[in-house]
Amino acid sequence: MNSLEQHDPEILDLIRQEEVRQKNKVRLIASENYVSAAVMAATGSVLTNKYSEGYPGKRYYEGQQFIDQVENLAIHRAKELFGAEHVNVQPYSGSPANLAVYFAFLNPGDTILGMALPHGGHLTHGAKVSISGKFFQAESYSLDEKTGLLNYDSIHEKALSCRPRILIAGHSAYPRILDFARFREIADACGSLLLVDMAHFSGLVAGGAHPSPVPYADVITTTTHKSLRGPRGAMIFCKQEHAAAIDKAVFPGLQGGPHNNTTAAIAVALKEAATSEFKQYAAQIVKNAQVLAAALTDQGFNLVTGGTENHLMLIDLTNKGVTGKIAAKALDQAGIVLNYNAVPFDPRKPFDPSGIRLGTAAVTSRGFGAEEMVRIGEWIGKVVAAPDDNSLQTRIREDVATLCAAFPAPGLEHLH
Ligand code: DSN
Repeated sequence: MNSLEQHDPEILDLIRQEEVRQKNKVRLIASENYVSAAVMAATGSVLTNKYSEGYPGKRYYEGQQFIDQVENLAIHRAKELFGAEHVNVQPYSGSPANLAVYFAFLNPGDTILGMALPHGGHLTHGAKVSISGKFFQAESYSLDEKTGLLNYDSIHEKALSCRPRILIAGHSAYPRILDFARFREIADACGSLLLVDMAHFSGLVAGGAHPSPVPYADVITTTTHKSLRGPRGAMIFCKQEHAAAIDKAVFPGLQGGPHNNTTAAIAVALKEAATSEFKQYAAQIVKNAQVLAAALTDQGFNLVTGGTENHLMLIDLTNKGVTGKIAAKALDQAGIVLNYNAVPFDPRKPFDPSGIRLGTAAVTSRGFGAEEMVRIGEWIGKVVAAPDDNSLQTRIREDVATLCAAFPAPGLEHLH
């Protein structure tokens, strides 16, 4: 950071302020985390200077003596950790990874079937506003209105009627474990390829806290920066028979040169994720989510599906008489950061929906356990009960900062 001090104090100042924000706040955004100082160091390395279009051993630029080794290490570690036949570590992020899969197997107008966006699916699973919904015939399945759970019989029925070329399993806001065997059965019955987007829970899979989709899926995409705790990037896993199609779709189909600094940081994160500490971490994420879910339920919060089996919770605030946006903004003022979120069958608009989404990956990285989850649950209850009470928010923000000071966050130890 010394060079930034000399060359661009304005940007340095903003980075410093963001560091303090991340240090002092309880970060519950379900897709965020704290990377280690080692992952950060690889991300900020000279590897960002190098072009390397192509793949190890087959590049369009010279000077790949070390870059090839970096990418091969990332590939080797990813295959070992997830037990996959093939992996591509070059996608810039989750959306390009999903697009690459579509580019590998679909023609414009072909049918895909994924979870509806307002029910917890992702934009790239066929939402009408996304390229995935504009270029393809995008069909969606919904959650059961009574239980908030996936209804596999109705997905099966829908798949039989629309015969998707690709059936997508995966989500951004579904608090339950997915039944990959059942998805496989449905895909087979309809002659579909099964794509699992495990972006949210890949860290849980790596740490053994969520079943692995590898035995069931034809293709799996994941970002690397959520529960997996790596840099912002993505990977695509597939069976060997699809390897050439996937690699061709990523480069030259969709992307140019891979971001080698990110590839190196992915390799570092994968090494970390293969440790016994990471196994404990993954298990603790789920335990913390369950304790927080119970603390919130005890205060009368209405959790979609009644609880959680993974790292996230979705709360319908209708019974509290507060919208998701008002609650999220009040909580942010109180030092608790999360996002407002649509709930299944939400009568409200996505920009001011009925719910909030919470996740425990980041707070678990800083060492929070059950006791801290209970305190966070109580704070959330108080703030949501009085979203206009600014002095309450100030008091809780101070308590939050005191709690955070006792739990140094990875990568931010220098501030403690
Ligand atoms: N935007 C991410 C999330 O918050 O879930 C998904 O890509």
